[in-house]
Amino acid sequence: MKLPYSLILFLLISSSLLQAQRIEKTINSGWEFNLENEEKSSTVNIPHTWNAEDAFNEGAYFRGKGTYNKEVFIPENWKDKAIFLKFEGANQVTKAYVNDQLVGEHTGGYTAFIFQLSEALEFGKANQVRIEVDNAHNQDIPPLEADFNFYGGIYRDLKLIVTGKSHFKLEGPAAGTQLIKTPDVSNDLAKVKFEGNMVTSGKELELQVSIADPLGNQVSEYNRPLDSDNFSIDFEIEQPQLWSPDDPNLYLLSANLIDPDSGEILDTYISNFGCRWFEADPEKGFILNGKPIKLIGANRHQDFENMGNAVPNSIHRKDYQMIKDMGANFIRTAHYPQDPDVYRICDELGLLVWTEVPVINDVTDSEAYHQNSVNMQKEQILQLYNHPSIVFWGIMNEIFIRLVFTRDMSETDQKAKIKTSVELAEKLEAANKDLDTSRLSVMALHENEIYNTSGIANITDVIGWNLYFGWYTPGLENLGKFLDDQHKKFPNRPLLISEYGPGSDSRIQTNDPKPWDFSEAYQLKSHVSYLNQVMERDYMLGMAAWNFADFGSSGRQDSRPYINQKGLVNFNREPKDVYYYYKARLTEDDFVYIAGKNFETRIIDQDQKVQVKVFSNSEIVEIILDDTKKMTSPVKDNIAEFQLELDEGKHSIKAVSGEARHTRNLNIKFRNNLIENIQNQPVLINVGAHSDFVDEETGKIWISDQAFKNNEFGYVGGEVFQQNNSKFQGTASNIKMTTKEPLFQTMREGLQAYKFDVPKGQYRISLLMAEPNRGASRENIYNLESDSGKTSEGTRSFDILINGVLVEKDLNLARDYGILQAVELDYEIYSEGPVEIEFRPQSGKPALSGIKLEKL
Ligand code: GCB
Repeated sequence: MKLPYSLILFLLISSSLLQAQRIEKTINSGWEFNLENEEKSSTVNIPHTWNAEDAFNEGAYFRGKGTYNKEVFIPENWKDKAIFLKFEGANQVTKAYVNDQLVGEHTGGYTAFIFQLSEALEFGKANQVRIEVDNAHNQDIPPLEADFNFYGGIYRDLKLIVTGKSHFKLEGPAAGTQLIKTPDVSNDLAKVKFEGNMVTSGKELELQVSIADPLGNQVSEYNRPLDSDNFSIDFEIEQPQLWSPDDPNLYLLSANLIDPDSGEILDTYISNFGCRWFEADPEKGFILNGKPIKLIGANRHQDFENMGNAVPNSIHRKDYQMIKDMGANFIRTAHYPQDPDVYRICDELGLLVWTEVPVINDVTDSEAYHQNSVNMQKEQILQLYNHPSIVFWGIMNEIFIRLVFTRDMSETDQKAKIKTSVELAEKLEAANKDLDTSRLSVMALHENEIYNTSGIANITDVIGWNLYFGWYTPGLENLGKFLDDQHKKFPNRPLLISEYGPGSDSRIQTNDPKPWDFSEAYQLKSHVSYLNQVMERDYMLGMAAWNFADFGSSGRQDSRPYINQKGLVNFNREPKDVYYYYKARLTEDDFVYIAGKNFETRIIDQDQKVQVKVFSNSEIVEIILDDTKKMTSPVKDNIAEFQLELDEGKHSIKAVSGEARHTRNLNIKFRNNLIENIQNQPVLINVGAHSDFVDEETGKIWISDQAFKNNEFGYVGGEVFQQNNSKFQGTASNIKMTTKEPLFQTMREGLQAYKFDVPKGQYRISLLMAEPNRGASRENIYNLESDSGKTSEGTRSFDILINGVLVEKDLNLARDYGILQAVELDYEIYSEGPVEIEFRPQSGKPALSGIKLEKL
């Protein structure tokens, strides 16, 4: 019996029995987990990674096999269903078994995949599910190497999907996505094409599709017998409500596969889509729905403090909400496709997206590597196709960086490397255009002409440059020159900045920022300069800061080891100053923020003014000092700067701009009074540094160093230590046995003495030292420096005398403690007057990282 469509519709609405039959549920909880070579198993929940801890310890993190086991009960009445296991992502090779029968295998850590289980299942019983995941290095699988961790495990949701025997196709590279194309969109009309695939048993079936507008009103419907397993249906939407960052309007398509005899819904497919059009113009920049829009935003990695990459969807949402709140309209999901929820969230929030495959740094010249890369791109495009937020498909990141930084590579090998990389880029570009002509293709390059000379930069529609002027290469102001030069040489090439930004550490504060000091102030200075230089250039499509958040990178030895600190927010998403700067620069509602959350205690010279920066989106900012004194300052580049004359003690500053208010308390201390107050508080000095170091555990501040002054304190002789060939202020190495790495990384070398003009009394003197031999385990190309720091192992040796008394004879830090090891030596003395700590070289130069003087 065939039911008329109207009756089917009526039945759909009126009968719950006939409601959608697809079940999609997570099976995340309670897996028994075993790591290869480990006896003991543990119970874990998915999302899960086995590298959340060891990626942040010394040495390599574990890369190998982990096995997940669980009994899954399958009810008897699912016998006439099709049953699937859906992985949203597992890193990086996955094999799944049901009752010891292999049900599927997948390569690649960042895209979804679905295995059909029905054949292997027993109904009305518990079924044994075993999943093996392997993140071992594999020359044939991207990424080969990169500046982030390849955490292993089932780190995204794992789902069970149950459909009728006939269903929308779930297996294959699209992992269930049926394509909704919008080939032609204008203000008047959007042409929509719904293209999908079915798996059917030969029986005649009906397909019912409806489209609802952003308010939920049905605007289009379709009801037809299904004449083939592959269908393509055209719709038209008049006066479409366009999707844009300001108005992220989403349409909803729902499709039901119906058994016309029973009226039963066998399967349902539901997806959002949006109507918009865009282009990248090499002169005018990015144009969305006919209007120019400067793309401004950030890159984002998917990991989080203490979790590795196994983060719940709620954290993904929080991240993108923070990015949106900062006023961004653009995001690059570097360096790989992220959780499917991420793109849903970007659709909803209105963020334009560049998403890419993890083909990074290097290419293996093998058929398998090329094929795996192309498969990843196919999966990415087919799975994420319906998201209106996505405008760029990225194919590669800095693909020649390994080549450029490998010394002694023969010319023949270089040529072969270039050839295989260009060939792969061409294959990836072919996949882009084969699967999706509506998006722009893009690749990200590092600052080197090899991308132009090799021709690889001509392959994609758009070019993104990762530019670190003022960091890896000198001079913030060189950015504009570089861009203008590229634009002139390649006038038809639309340009973006795909990465920029220095590292920063909330513990390091100064008003005198310098490259590689990891201060928040230098980070701010650099971002302001980049924003200005890009905003001035209409031809620039836009820019994405590196990175939204600090992220794990086990090879890094910055001021916090194993973490890339270029985030606008910390690894735990605590904002740094610069995050609020973007908010002032990019948002329109009244906003004001007094910088320096971690710089509230200022220890300054008495005649020095206190510099306060206020971020705002108005033209003028008023502050009220200590509830009484009003002052105003004009706003330039969204910053109002105040130089305040403040007495010692506590002060409050309230900033006002329009409706917005922000208050910050300052605590002012004078350096020249520190000795006078030594009875009440010790003096702590960050020797060899121009910045203050805030100890997070105690709140104590190790102040910037100074030459000795009468009635005060300071060093005598020596110079600031600078690692050979390093740009880092101090040594770019992890210092062991401390969490206060920056204190030990900067130091003064060759000093003769450190003096304190104190009155007589009992004192405790703490000397902080570390042998700074670089000794990095491997060359880190992201520090772009040569590894020639093997200078002084075992050769530096000196005596220490306190008030003339020899307290250390032949102190050799390398020999006695090992290199890069935090050493603290405390001495209690009675002094008749000023304290002088004398350093006498035996061989090499004495070195001191920090000093603390406490009156007992
Ligand atoms: C880059 C890379 C990115 C790194 C970044 C850095 O150019 O594309 O993966 O993390 O530089 O911080 O060095």
